[in-house]
Amino acid sequence: MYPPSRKDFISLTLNDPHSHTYNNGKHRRQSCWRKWKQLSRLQRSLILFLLALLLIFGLLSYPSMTEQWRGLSDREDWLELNDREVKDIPPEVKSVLDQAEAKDPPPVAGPHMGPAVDPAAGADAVVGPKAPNVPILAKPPIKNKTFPNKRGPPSLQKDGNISDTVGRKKQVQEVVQDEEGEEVDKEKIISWRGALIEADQATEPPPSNNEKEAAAPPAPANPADPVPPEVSTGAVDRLEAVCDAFRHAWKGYKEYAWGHDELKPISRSFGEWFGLGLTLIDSLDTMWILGLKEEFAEAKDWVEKKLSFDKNVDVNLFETTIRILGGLLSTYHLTGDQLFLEKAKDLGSRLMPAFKTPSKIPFSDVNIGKGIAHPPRWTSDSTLAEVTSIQLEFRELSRLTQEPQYQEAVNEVMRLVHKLPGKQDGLVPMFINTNSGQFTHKGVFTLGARADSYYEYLLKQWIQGGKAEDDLLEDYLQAVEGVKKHLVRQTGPSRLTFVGELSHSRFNPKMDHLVCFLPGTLALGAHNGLPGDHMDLAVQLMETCHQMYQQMETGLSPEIVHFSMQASDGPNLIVKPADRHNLLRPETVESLFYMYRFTKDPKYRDWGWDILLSFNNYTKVPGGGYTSINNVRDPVNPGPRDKMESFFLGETLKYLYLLFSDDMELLSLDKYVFNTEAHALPIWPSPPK
Ligand code: DMJ
Repeated sequence: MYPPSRKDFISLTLNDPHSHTYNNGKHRRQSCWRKWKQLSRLQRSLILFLLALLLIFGLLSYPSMTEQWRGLSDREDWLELNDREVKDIPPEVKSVLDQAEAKDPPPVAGPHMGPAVDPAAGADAVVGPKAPNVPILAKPPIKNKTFPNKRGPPSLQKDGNISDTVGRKKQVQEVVQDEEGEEVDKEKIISWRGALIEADQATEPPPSNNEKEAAAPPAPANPADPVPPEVSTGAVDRLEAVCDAFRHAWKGYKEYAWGHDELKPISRSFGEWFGLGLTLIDSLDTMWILGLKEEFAEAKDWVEKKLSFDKNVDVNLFETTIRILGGLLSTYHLTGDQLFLEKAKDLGSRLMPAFKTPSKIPFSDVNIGKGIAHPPRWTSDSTLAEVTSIQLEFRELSRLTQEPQYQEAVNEVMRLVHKLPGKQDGLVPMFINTNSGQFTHKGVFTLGARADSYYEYLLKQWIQGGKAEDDLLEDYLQAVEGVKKHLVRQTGPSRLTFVGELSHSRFNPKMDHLVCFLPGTLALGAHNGLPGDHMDLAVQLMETCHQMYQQMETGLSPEIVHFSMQASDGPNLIVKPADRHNLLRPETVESLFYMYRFTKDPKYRDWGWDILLSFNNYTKVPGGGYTSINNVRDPVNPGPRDKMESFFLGETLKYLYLLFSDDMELLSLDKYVFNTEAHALPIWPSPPK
């Protein structure tokens, strides 16, 4: 047996040139391994220890290093992208952007501030530097950390006010930029007077015309624009200023809402309530009184050719009566044109089914096409003011047509209410049931919403009928005493007189702007021989209604005020956040008109003038129309509501015109009585005794 032979030789390996890489690597690995094996155990341990240390260090520092690298890489990408996009802006878009920049108005608050809405893009567009698919500002690298709120950059939300136009442009750009990928939010914002508002107020389809004007920046002041309040003097032709305001309102209505119920001046569209051309009809007699012949002729043409009451539509009995029936009757009296009387007759007969109820207290709603009436879905009650403020119109319709059913129906309502239990010293609850004919919700008394025009129509029916109906006078006199006893109070700080509310014997020092009809009505009563202290109260309440405008930052009254009854140096008026809106209501200017006619005190005209200037400053919309606003306490961002109520043309501007007119025979208060929508109806000759 032989032991295994020992290899006493050195082997040589020759490299194959064609397999160089592979073999060489393998060889290197083999040679490294051999070298490793040749190291002492201590050396090997040291190397292993150092490697382990390196590994641990590497693992610990990995996240921050990767973040830095990622950040660097993102920024490089963004800079690259930004560069590319700026270069890629098509020349025509770039020129629009440049123009917008050049034409931005100066940073001064004024009646025509803020970019207009682009109707071509719908209500949801911000005109100006908008280039939706072309981001033009550098995007912040870590967007979510800087702007956690997806609705927009914090500065935009906090400020609301974007009166600095440079700032505004920048912020609008930020809206576009920061809400990339947030299409819904971006589309909800439109701009007016520097305010950003929700476009969902603008639900109607955008108009297609006048795109150029809409897209243009606000026009420079034109002669029709108001002078600022601080230069309010008698030098300005106030009557002409009212006509200008009317023309401006009408322009918007004509262009964007013609034949529809209401103008939405911000979105340049319209809103429909009954689908009967409400604003157009409510405005007819105002145009006649203001001498706006062309406008009147166009409107008359629409009434003749387009107005039809043969429509399957539910209308509110009260609103349709005071605005449309009243408007047609008044226009008939002013013009003598039979067209308006024929329309009034047609409408009046279609409203009559409302009175077919078990109690003869009319339902609130009637379908004028089907001849079916009904109460609101949630109740069989009607609002007290609504069923007792349709009498002037129906009574006049009977007189003109010699058809007694209209007058009989509304007189029956007054007879029922006259003898109904549940009143407190002449004050009436706010609801009445159409089945039982009884008051409901007893114990709550107000001169504001739901009850206001009941008191107004007691006096005015008495005047209309030649002061012959004693029950009406009795109810009116008793009610004024009830108001004085239960509702009239004075503020603590400076003894301002106001009319509060009563709820189950608890007094609430709250007054709706609607109550500001009362000074005028009290003055009218005093003018017609009622007690002199009615006029004293009228003077005091007129002052309070004036203060409701005067003390607000916009010079416009809120919808509701509360009064402080504590003796202190604090404010008399408190406005709660939910009550800060102004709907372009007429009651204060209505009362100013009566007060001026009966006293000739020029301060009433000056107060009315200030109100007109404030309407022009804070509610006038570039392009046409006036808008109700959300916040009379914020002159920088009044918050347009995108609605022009028909009574702004039917009442507010009409009363302002009559207030400033020196012609006391223009709708003399000894010959006409105004319905609650400012439509003039003749006072009947006194019946023989
Ligand atoms: C008008 O429709 C009438 O004046 C009504 O009597 C009360 N509300 C509005 C105006 O504010």
